[in-house]
Amino acid sequence: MSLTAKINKSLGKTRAKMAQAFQAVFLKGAAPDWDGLEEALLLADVGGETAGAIVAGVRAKKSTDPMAALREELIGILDLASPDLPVKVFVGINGSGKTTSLGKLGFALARAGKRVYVIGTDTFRAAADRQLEQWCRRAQIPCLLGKAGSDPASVLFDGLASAEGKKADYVLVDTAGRLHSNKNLMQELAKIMGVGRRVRPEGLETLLTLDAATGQNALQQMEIFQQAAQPSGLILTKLDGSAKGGIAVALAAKYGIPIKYVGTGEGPADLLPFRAQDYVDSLLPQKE
Ligand SMILES: Nc1nc2c(ncn2[C@@H]2O[C@H](COP(=O)(O)OP(=O)(O)OP(=O)(O)O)[C@@H](O)[C@H]2O)c(=O)[nH]1
Ligand SMILES: [Mg+2]
Repeated sequence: MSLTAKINKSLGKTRAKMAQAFQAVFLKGAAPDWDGLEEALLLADVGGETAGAIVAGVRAKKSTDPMAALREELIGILDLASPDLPVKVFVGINGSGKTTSLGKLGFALARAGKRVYVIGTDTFRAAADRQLEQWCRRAQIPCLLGKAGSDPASVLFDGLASAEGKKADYVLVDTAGRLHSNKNLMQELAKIMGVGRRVRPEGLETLLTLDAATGQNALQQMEIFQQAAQPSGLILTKLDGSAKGGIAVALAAKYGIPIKYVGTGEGPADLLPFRAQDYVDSLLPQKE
C-alpha cells in the first residue's frame, strides 16, 4: 500500500465522522453554513479555539469554492518543518507508543542503509528492555540498555559516548513512560534532556509521542512535556484506531511544532513521515 493510501485508510474513521457534516455545510448552490463548519471541525477534535480561527480564516478568503479554501487553510496550519537531527529522544506518557515508534523508525533507517544505534534509558521496568531488544533484533541494530535501577541520565551519557565511537548516523533514545502529572518523573526527564543537550548541543531532537485517541488531552500532555523536554517534533500514534485525527490540527495551530511521523499500526512499516497535504486530503470528504 502506498503512503498516501495508508494515511487515507488510517483517517477513515475521522473522515467518516465529519463527512455528513461537511456535506451539509457545503451544499452545492447554497451559502456555506459557517456555524456548521465549526461544529464539523469540533467533531474531529480540532478544538474550540482552533476551529473558530479556521472558520474565520476560510471566510476571509472569500472563495467561491469554500472546500478548497478550507483545504488550503488546514494545509497552511499543518505544513511545518524541522530539521532531521541525528540524535532522537522519544518522550511521552505511558503507553503512548515511544518504544514502538522508535523500533519502526530504527527499522526504516536501517533499511535505508543508515548506521543506527539505540539507547534504552528505562531502567525501571524490565519488560521495557525486552521490548526494545526485540525491536533492535528485528531491525538488526545495536542496542545499549541501562542496568536495572541505574540513573537514566548517566545511561544516556555513556550511550552517546559509545554511539560516537561506533560512528552512528542516528542514535535513537527510548525513555520511560511518565505521566505528565508526576512531578518527580518530569524532573527526571528534564535531567535526561539536560545531559543530552550538553553532550549533543546541536544534533538532538526531542520527539513527543501522543496517542491520537486521547483527543484534546493531548494538548495537556504537550503543555507539560514542553516545560520538561521542549519537544521539537511530534509523533501522532495509533491513528489507525482513532476518530480524533483532527487533534493534529489543534496541536499544530496552538504550538507550531511539526508533526513528523504518524503511527498507523503495530508493524515495522506502520510509521509514516507526516505530509500536510496527504493528511488534509484524507481528513476532508473524498472526491468521487
Ligand atoms: N494500532 C496501533 N498500535 C500502536 C501504535 N503505536 C503503538 N501501538 C501499540 O501501543 C502499545 C504501547 O506501545 P509502546 O510502544 O509500548 O508504548 P510506550 O510509550 O513505549 O509505553 P511505555 O514504555 O510503557 O511508556 C503497544 O501494544 C503497541 O503495539 C500505532 O500506531 N497503532
Ligand atoms: Mg516503552
